[in-house]
Amino acid sequence: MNPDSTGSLQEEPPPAAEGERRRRWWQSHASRVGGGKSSRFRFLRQGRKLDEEFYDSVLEALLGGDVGLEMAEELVARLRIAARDLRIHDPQEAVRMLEQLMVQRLGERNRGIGGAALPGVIVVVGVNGNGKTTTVGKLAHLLSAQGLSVIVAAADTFRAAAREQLGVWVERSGATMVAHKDGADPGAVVFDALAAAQARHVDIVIVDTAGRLHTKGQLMAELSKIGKVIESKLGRPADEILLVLEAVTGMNAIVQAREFQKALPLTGIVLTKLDGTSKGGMVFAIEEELGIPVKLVGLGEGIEDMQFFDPAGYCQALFQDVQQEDA
Ligand SMILES: Nc1nc2c(ncn2[C@@H]2O[C@H](COP(=O)(O)OP(=O)(O)O)[C@@H](O)[C@H]2O)c(=O)[nH]1
Ligand SMILES: [Mg+2]
Repeated sequence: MNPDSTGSLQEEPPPAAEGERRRRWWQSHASRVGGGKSSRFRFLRQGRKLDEEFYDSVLEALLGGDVGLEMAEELVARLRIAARDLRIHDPQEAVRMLEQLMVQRLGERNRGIGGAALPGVIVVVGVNGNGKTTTVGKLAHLLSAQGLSVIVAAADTFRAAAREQLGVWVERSGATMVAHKDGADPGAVVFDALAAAQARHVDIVIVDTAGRLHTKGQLMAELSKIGKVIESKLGRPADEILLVLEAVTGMNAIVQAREFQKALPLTGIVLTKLDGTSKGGMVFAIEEELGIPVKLVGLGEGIEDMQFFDPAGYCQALFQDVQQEDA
């Protein structure tokens, strides 16, 4: 792959029917609402009564998963009411109810990734090391697997290694990369990527960005500029601006989200490294505080290790971990 040229793009305009199918896929995912998958989990502790000790252990478990005090207390309060109203006396049943309450709470948000028109544009932002480049690679792979054609814009021009790292991922996914030299203007990279996508009828443009926070002002200005380039080139904003957060970050995630929100209107969160932690309850905290849905989760370093966020599966995993710690 020659990262400095867009001339290697071999893509021909898709036949009309195939183009229509791709457009439909992208559009249908714009309104994808998560949840619905049923799940079962076992019990916090076996053979216990629904006493104060039980509710304390539930609260503790929620806090241990970084759900946040306010949300943890709210969930426990809801559980008490549900247990009273439905005459639940069995802890096992109560835990199942808690899971339902949590899934319900998370299931209300639209977690779709998509847009109204092609080329769709996804901008990936976040602090260095959180997993942006990895996420871009995984996303390119996921979308390519759906039959969509993908251009990745290497707009982290600050770190020399970033482009090479991205190139490896992109090549594996079958997508194409548009890149400039080190230190180039990220806005110009995005402009070229969009121009290439338009010229070649490529479906999706994914933008990898820099994440150095020690020059925060400059970084944020750069991101704002990327937003403006997209608007002026396409006449509409990016479809998705995804903030990548590490699951282990805990409550500092909210601070990070607020910073990036100032530069670009975030449409979703990608929670990475969920494979390495039993935390991640901050999904609740982030969504409550900022109203931004978690849309994707990273579950490892491999190209396939990313999934659309599924509230039911997520709650199940959260409780399985709680259980293991309890055992
Ligand atoms: N275990 C695990 N590691 C991840 C995940 N996502 C990214 N990483 C690792 O995190 C490190 C930083 O990722 P990178 O994509 O370069 O972050 P960036 O600086 O935000 O672009 C790399 O070593 C990745 O392999 C994930 O979901 N799980
Ligand atoms: Mg990177």
